[in-house]
Amino acid sequence: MAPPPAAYAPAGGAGSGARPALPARAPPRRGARERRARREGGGDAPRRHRLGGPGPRVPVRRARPPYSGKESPTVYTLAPSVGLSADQLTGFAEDGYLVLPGFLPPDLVARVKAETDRWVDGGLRARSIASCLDPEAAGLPPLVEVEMPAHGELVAHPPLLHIINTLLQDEFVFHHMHSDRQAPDLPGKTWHHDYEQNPQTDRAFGMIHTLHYLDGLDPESAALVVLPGSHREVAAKSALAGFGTDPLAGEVVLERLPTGSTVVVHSALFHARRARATGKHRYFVDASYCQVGTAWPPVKPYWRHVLRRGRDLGLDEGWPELFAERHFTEYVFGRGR
Ligand SMILES: O=C(O)CCC(=O)C(=O)O
Ligand SMILES: [Fe+2]
Repeated sequence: MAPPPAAYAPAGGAGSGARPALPARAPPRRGARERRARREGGGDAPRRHRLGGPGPRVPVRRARPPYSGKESPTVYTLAPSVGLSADQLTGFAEDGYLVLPGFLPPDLVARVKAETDRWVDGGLRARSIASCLDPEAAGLPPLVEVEMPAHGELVAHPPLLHIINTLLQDEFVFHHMHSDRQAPDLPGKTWHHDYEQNPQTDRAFGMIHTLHYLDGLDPESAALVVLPGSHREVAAKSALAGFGTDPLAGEVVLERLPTGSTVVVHSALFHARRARATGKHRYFVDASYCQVGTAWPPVKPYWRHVLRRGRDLGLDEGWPELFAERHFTEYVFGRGR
């Protein structure tokens, strides 16, 4: 009963609307077909690209209550408890992302930006990268993101954690955070997803990335591009890297968002950063969170240190699992890239 492999195809130019065939794992809900058709348009037969190869496909199962036990990863039996509309919930389940324009309080945004400047200009970001690339030589970084007060506040921002709790319908653990002031000439980032699993076998447990665009997004800066529904496929992170950052049929381009906007993505959603010729600085902070119940591969060699600092600073108040080490496997150098 494995669904057919998904086929993705590059869009054949503006408005041509060649569309990828997404896996028919769960029947679209009412209105979804129409919404997707509006987004994609009709069109020529796509050049087909097999995603995920011929390997076995594992139906997505909920591991523990209060899940519905149905096949779809995010069919909830519970009403949303914290202000997400039913449309937002079904949108996230079907499309794998949720846009929260102007979600973050301006004061928090200003403080995170100031910290990001210090992080970048003070060489702290470079030090943290060195500690990932050569852990033995570089040792622990002098500072990690969650130790900066506003970044710590952002990681544990109560409205954000409540939304994650609603979307995952379970307890969750912090996975990692990055902070950057992206330079105007920063290249794009090719199509990829960020779901941590080695090897990629299933989507039984949820992982979420929160992408914070502190200055928002506008056509002068690089765009975030997502491929709705692709989180329901099981594929390698780099399965679509051959397309670079090229337009793909069915993609949604996010290029206009107000200050302090957050895009919440299922980590298995394929996405890309599409650079612009007329780039400008772009403040980008992301943090990810994983549903508990399985062991997640860490991405930084000093992951235990980060979790310990989160606990020391009391960022897990009210969220006892947020920095618990037991939800991780050991770090393996170079794995999962
Ligand atoms: O820069 C962006 O908007 C997205 C970057 C991204 O996808 C990543 O760092 O994994
Ligand atoms: Fe990414």
